[in-house]
Amino acid sequence: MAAGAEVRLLGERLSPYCIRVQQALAVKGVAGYEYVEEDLERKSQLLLSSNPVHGKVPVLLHRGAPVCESLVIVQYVDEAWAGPAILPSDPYERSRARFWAAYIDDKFFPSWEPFFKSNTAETFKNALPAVGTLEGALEECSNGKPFFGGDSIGYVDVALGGYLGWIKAVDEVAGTSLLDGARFPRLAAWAESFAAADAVRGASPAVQDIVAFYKKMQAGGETGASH
Ligand SMILES: N[C@@H](CCC(=O)N[C@@H](CS)C(=O)NCC(=O)O)C(=O)O
Repeated sequence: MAAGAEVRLLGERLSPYCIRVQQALAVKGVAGYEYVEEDLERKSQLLLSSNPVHGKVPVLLHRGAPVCESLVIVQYVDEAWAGPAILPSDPYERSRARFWAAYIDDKFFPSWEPFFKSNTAETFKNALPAVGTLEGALEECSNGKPFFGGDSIGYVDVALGGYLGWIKAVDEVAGTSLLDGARFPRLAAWAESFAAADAVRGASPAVQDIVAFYKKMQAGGETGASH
């Protein structure tokens, strides 16, 4: 479904929040939209006027109307375009998916962020309980299928999927394995299935690009203000 210039995404190439929106657009088959890379050190007037409350990317502009906050954008994309459903149709299942997506941003990421900032044994250990909770969530949501969404990539998958490249990059630099198969067999298998899925592969940046950026950040060459 070619979107043309009626759809614009203001983003930043390696932002996990922008990646998840691009993954959702890809799942939905929305193609040919205009992607506008923002310099977060010098935000464009368009970004500031489209998202005056937060001034953050991503912002989706649909026929000029701005939609802000990545999880809100994913829900909007699911509702505004036909194509494979991202959220479950059953209201209770939808509520579970929204609950776990919020958990990923509100609990998982803040528990992993200290490790992201300083790779120590202690910060790594402190990140593990939230990963364990997600392992249980995957069991609960997937019914034994590969994705949180079941047989296909859904809302919780893109919520976590936006972070996956970063998780792999940080692991590579730190010599760790956050989604370790021995500890978290379901999430480890999920990570493989997600990375291999045709629906999102083209919408996710190469892990090596994130590794290079992360190393620069650690060396003080990137501000990392955006992450
Ligand atoms: N909760 C927001 C987070 C977005 C976010 O933190 N974006 C960062 C880039 S990763 C940003 O725009 N930072 C610029 C700033 O904080 O001024 C979402 O889900 O969209």
